[in-house]
Amino acid sequence: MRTALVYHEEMTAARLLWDDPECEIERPERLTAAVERLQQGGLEQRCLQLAAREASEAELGLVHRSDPPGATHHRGHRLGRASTQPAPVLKTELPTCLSFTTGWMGEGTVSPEYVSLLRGTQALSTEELQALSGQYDAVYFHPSTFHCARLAAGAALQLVDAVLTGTAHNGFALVRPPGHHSQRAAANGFCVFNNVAIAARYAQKQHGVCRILIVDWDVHHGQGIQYIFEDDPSVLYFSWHRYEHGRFWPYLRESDADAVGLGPGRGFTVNLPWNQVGMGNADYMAAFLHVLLPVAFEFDPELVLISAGFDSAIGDPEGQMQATPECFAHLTQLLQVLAGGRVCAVLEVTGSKGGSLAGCQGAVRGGLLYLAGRPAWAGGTLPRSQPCLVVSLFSPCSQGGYHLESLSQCVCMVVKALLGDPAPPLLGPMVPQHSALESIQSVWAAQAPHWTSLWQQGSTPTLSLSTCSPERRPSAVSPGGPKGKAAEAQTSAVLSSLLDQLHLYTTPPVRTVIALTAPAAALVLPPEVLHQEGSAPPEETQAWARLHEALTQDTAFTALGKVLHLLNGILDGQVSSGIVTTPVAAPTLEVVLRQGLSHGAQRVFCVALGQLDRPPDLANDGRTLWLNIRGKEAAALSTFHVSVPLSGTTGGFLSCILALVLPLAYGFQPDLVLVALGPAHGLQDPQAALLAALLRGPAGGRVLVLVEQESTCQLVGVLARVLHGEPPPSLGPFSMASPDDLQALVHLRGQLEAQWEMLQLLLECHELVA
Ligand code: X5A
Ligand code: ZN
Repeated sequence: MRTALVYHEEMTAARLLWDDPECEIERPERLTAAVERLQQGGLEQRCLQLAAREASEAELGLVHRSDPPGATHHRGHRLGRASTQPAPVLKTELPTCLSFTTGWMGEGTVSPEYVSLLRGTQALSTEELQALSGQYDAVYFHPSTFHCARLAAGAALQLVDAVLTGTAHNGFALVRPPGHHSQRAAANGFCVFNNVAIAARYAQKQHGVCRILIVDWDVHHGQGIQYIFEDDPSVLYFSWHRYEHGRFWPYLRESDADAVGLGPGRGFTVNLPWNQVGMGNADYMAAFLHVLLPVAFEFDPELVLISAGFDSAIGDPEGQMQATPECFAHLTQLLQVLAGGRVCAVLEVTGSKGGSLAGCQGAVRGGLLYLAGRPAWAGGTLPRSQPCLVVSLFSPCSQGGYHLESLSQCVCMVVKALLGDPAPPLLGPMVPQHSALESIQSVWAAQAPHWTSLWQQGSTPTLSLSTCSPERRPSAVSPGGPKGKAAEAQTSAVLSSLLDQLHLYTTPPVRTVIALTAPAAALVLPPEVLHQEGSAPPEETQAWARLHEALTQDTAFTALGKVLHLLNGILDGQVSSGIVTTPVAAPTLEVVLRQGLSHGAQRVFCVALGQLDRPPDLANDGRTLWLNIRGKEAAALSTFHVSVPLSGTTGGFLSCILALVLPLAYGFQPDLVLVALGPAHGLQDPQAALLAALLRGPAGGRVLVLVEQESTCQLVGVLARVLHGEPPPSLGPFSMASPDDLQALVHLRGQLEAQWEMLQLLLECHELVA
């Protein structure tokens, strides 16, 4: 994978020159800390490093051009306090990708007043800068702001150029100032030019891309992006944000779930408001699986832009959320299956690392919650040499306690995911909060009329809700509240003793291995995929072969030796993933499963495709979750034995993967995923590839795929490439799921959601509220 990293040191020049508590968190150190972290982790060197260029004024004019008559300078329907601005004119005529022709270089240029105003700031005195800053909400200007902001926008454009010309597959623009609050003619929330919005327009205009997905995972609503594209169906804008029923900045009515876009753009704005703080990994994953991804697959973007703010991560005092850094690697991986992997992340903010003791305390509390929820094996019970645990999140803090470095860790996690490294497993309880489910439900209610994949799955919503009734059940987490010095010291002590038990999750040196029983000349693989020659010792192989007559046969025996060797490599942390071909998938799968369970894996998620039955004498002890995908069969035989039908439609297949397979997998938190493509598996290559790509997530990238020999070389090749981190091929045009497929899904979910909380969707919310 070629990942571009776009940066320029001069973007650190702008800083606050006067006292302003609201703005002081936007500091240059946040950017430099992230860059240093990337250097220390050896990540910067693995990327294609590009020096940011300035965006031209014409490029800025793609978004920041003169308003049409009647439009206002500022926008917004403020909630919870008196509006400080004149009532906004809501609808302005915005172009679609087909009709957009004005404001571009050379084409009858409109006077870019906002850009001129910004150009003028370079010569202003501090007093004048402060006065001008005061005209906007949460903004400060510095003599270097114009230069920095042009570099920030330019960096986003360079990244888009690199990805859309094929110089890079994906990338990250590390920029300052941020962009997503910036509006056509207004700075807002530290943002001067709307870097991501400009990049989207530029991609359309300069590269002929039409459909663009913007994913804004910053903790604030990127209202600027929403306004710019609100009536444009060519840009799908998704944002989740701390909202608290309108009591959080920027206090806008239009940040709620029922703001879905205007005119032809209806349904192309997707807002997911969080009404409580403390949202964590399970909530974020649920939001992606149940809202963003179904819509995104249906939209079928040609390019994905991420407004990558990390104030939505644990440790940020503004956001007060609980998602850990690895979560952002998972979010990135999930987006990489879209748009042929053309993903451009543009930094919004790295989050405000608590510089004060107060920030430290919040971080410690968050850290404790984070550690308390870890699965049993995380403390080092995995008997093999490489316990699978995550990240050195904490570092000694000057006051003797700990504070999080999670915010620059997040940037590293995203870059690693872009590079194709497996994401560390998600720890902590994978149980979405009730309030999160309510928010998700309100988005479903608002968006179901616009997206087949949403209305098909839900009992059709009858009420159009803004966010559901508040505070029905207390949040799982109660953040905030002052803590005494003694308590703080105690917390730190507990934390450090927990830390002593922790190990680093290390990325295995070998990412993907392939072991074939017969040479396959037609197989084209990336050079980094290793062909495994080795086998397990014959005694070990023989011992297992006794289990089934079929395994003693020539090729089957060779394959068994190879698969055992590969499994050992995975359990030892030497290899992340691999593929083995065998003439007899069923008995081989059984051996791999048993060997895995007896040699270090605590939980194994087994996905059997085609005619592969669960071994009848396998212990039903909750250590194996067996999932069959085949034919028309829908049955939950137990909590840990589920059979789902294989759908012939893309819509049905996607619903099955997003609404069932992945929630089960992430909820189970396996440390190994086994995938077996058995006789008559019936999967098309792109379906198998998508499944394999997404199953890299739940077990920290530990995936072993068994392919029955009759399968084509092409299938093996495509599986090897996705396990190695390449994007899966497209499933083809979206087709609606059949009523049978949906019924099966609803039925299974009904049976399983009590035990598997990641499946929950709260579809009864309507009745409760009504
Ligand atoms: C980019 C960003 C936040 C502004 C907060 C103002 N801006 N209270 O995170
Ligand atoms: Zn933010």
